[in-house]
Amino acid sequence: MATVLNELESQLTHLRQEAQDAIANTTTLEQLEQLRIKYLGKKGSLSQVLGGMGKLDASDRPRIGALANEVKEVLQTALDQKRETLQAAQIEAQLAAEKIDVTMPGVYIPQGHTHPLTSTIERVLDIFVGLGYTVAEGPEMETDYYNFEALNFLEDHPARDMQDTLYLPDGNLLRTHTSSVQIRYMENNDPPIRVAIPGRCYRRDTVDATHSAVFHQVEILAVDEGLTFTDLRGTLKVFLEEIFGDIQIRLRPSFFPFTEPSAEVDVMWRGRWLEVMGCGMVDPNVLKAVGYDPEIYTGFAAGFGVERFAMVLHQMDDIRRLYNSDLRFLRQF
Ligand code: 2U9
Repeated sequence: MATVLNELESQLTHLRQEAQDAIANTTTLEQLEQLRIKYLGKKGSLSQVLGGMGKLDASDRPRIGALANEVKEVLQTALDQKRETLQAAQIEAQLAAEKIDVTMPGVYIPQGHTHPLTSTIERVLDIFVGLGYTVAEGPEMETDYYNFEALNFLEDHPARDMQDTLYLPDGNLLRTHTSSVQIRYMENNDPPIRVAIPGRCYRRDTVDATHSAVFHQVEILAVDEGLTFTDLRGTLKVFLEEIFGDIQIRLRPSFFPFTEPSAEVDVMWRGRWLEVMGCGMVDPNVLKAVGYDPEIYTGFAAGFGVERFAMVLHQMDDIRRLYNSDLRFLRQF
């Protein structure tokens, strides 16, 4: 029986040595778990060796039992220690992989910005809103009535010519100014009114450096009891000083079908007089057309081209630059 005892003892010591070596050489937690199953699992090597205990003398069993327990404890301890080491290494590796270097240069995200025409319109409207004006908009396709007739254009006014206005096949037209919106606004609102109207307009123009078939206007209109030409001039002076700084302005007599009297407005800009807008007192015929009594109410109005404003403010030489979406140009603003 001594041979069985020796055999089992040698198997156990051999098993311990083999398992310790294998555990020491393990590099992953998965491999380690495989080793635990292989050596200490229910059907593992240790269980198999102990299966041979039946052939032992009863007197030898405690000795083998004690040795088996010792082997089991030694291996369990080795497994536990190795697991801790591998887990610590895994956390180290994860921390290293997830480390963020805050000194690295950032990723460039291209950012767009407002088009110079839009920012000019926004600046202008801000000023008039600050003066108590309401912003209104209206359709770009109009009828002859709103674009011309209600605005006191005579039947044979040259602006109505096919050469100047873009007519649509159905007899409507593309508005040549935003003044049509003021007519609509007055039809729907009783005086007193103060309204600022931005919008796209169309003219059948030959396109060159200073003319575009599509352009933008902002117009203002105020109607109240007792409004005078002085109120008009004061309003424009405040507005133009907001835009151009502390400047001189000058009004020259002019003519528009919808205002009487009418004037062109110049500002002293970089040493010379520069025409920037038109204005006037609303013609009584226009007030009548919308059902306002011209014996009670007077009004003033003014209008200007946004492109021209933007060109003066940003020293541009060609209106077409505002429309051909050349980013090298647009990125300057
Ligand atoms: C109503 C009554 C009056 C708006 C006005 C102008 C003078 C004017 C031009 C400037 C350059 C158009 O873009 S431009 O070509 N506009 O000079 N506009 S008074 O007068 C109105 C508008 C609506 C009901």
